[in-house]
Amino acid sequence: MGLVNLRTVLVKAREQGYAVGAFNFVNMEMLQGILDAAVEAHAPVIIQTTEGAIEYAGIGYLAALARTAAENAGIDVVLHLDHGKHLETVMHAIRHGYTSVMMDASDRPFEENLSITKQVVHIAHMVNVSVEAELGRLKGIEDTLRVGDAQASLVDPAQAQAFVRETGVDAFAPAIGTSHGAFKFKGIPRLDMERLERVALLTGIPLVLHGASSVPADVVSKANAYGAAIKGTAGVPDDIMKQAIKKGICKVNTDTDLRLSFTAGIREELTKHPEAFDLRNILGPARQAVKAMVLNRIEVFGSAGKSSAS
Ligand code: TD3
Ligand code: ZN
Repeated sequence: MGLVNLRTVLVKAREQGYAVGAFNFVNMEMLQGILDAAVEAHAPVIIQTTEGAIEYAGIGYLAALARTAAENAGIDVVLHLDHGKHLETVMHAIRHGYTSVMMDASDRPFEENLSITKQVVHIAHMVNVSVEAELGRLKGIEDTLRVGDAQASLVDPAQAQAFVRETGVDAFAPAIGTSHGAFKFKGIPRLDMERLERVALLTGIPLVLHGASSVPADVVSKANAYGAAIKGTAGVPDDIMKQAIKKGICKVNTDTDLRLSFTAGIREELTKHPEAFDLRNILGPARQAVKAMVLNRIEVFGSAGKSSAS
């Protein structure tokens, strides 16, 4: 079974009211942890890399890992470019076998975002690659970029409607109050559900929630117990996540949760076994921690048992 595009997994998710996890990876162990979980749950899965991940690992390595992972998985796997900021990166990803791309020109003026996205959709659809785009801006650490309070904004539903209609994108990411990273809310976590509902109604296509990590307190505590100093964290609570899925979120972007699990796992091993230096003994348990986290997310997203491939 080769890689499939977003449409293959999101159309059914929208119809049936669940969401597909979109998990970021930067190395083999993270990817294996994600795939092991998805295969065990027989859940469709989206694996994605940012431009920063591509810079770090090399697109050839990432694409080859993804292809190998999908080959014998027996589930639907999408390889997606997350936050593609440049047309060149998007083209590069398509040439390397990515089956889906995000053209993220959300930091540019509306008209410019619209015209570049339209261009990408035109090209991508010729080769059966799906396209995601975003309106509004999330704050936090987006890949290697820090977006501050002043630059952040929520999506305008009327603009979203026009944008989706004119570009023909396959999935749309509305900014509704989440942020990237481990520090999402100052007070009580809250998303703009009315805005989400409105966007769902007006666009009629699968929606994507960025900055959707749950940032579980027990994982952060574990990391801190083994030497981390990560304070003041806040993620999207599971009940809010489930509500958002009911209202049209079909793709849930998750990176921070995996980074926290992976590094907490590494810290635990190194602390418990200060004599250890065999990478397999250190990264193996960290890979298991990623798998456990992904299984937990799949449960919340409702995607277990939903893969059509076998
Ligand atoms: O696009 N991403 C993943 C990459 C951004 C940096 O983490 C997300 O929307 C997921 O965000 P998060 O931080 O909640 O996992
Ligand atoms: Zn994002």
